[in-house]
Amino acid sequence: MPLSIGIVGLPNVGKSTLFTALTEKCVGASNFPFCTIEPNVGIVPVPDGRLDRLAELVHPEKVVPATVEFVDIAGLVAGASRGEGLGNQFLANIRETDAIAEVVRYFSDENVVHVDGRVDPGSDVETIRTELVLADIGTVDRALPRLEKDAKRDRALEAKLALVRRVREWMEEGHRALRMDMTAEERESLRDLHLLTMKPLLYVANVGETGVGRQPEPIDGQVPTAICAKIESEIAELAPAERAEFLEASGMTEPGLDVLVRRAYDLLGLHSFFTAGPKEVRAWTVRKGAKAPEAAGAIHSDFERGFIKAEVISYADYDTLGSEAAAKAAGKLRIEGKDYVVADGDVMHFRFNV
Ligand SMILES: Nc1nc2c(ncn2[C@@H]2O[C@H](COP(=O)(O)OP(=O)(O)OP(=O)(O)O)[C@@H](O)[C@H]2O)c(=O)[nH]1
Ligand SMILES: [Mg+2]
Repeated sequence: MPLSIGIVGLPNVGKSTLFTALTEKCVGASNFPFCTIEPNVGIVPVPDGRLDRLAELVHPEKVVPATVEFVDIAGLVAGASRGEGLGNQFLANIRETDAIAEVVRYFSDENVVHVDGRVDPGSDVETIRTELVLADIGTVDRALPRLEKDAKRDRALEAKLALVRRVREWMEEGHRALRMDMTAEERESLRDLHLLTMKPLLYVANVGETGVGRQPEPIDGQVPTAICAKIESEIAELAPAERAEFLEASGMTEPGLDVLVRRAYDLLGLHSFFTAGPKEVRAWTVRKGAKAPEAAGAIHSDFERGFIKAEVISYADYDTLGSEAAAKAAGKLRIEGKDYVVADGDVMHFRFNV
């Protein structure tokens, strides 16, 4: 399962423009509130220069990047949680995503209608938070009667019931669930509710053509990722060879989308390891702190179950020495066991037995 991210925001803030740029797939971005009326799901490769370098060294038949799945939904408006607009019915499409990217409109363009008639990022963020929190309160209220009934029969569920009531009260005060003081176990026990405000949130400031290169003020203590959705969509349409020139002309060093995908990785505490052989050079996603068997499990559950050892070359060594054989000769190929914590960029081979 690739990492998945739901894109939310008010109507006409540039969600679909961003999504299209991300997926280079047309989803009918247009100047019309609610033009996204079907859920749109797109798979995006994670940009990683190290993968390109490994491919250059190994010359495999195939190069496979890690991927992120983006889900684009219709804009939310004030009252969405009570059924205003179209947004609410689509919230279901992002219940199962790992994180949320909230697009906030910073650009002004009198040809593009703002639902409230003015560009005001602070107030827009507030509206979206309220709607997501209210949607979550709705989810909790639908789950509570069942939980109350079950807790009467099963004392073990009493703690969970108390926790769910506590999180409801917290959200009632307007806070996102994620911000509540909780132990890791408590967090885990709320997982099955799929609360939207429990998900890590990444703010994306759609700064417009004139805002490129300027850093917006933090929102909720987080510096938003600044992009210009319109320029990103133009970059995405170009042939790869023309991109560098266009980027330079627009005063950018790399596409904002690459920064966005990387920040999503960081936010979720993820990094990559590689497998490299003549058939395939491939990037895989794994939690930071994951041990070798878990990394093996990202490839196949059999690899995890039957894990014996991992052969590991760190990326820097592979890069300098240029091949597995050279790394081995230089004593840079390590044999690691099940307690080895995978480092970012490790090039790995797993030995397993099933
Ligand atoms: N000037 C300018 N216009 C933009 C930018 N990004 C998006 N737009 C325009 O804003 C309009 C709405 O963009 P969409 O991407 O469809 O907006 P959305 O958030 O998906 O809207 P809904 O699906 O209705 O919720 C389109 O006409 C876009 O061309 C930008 O960076 N600058
Ligand atoms: Mg849209």
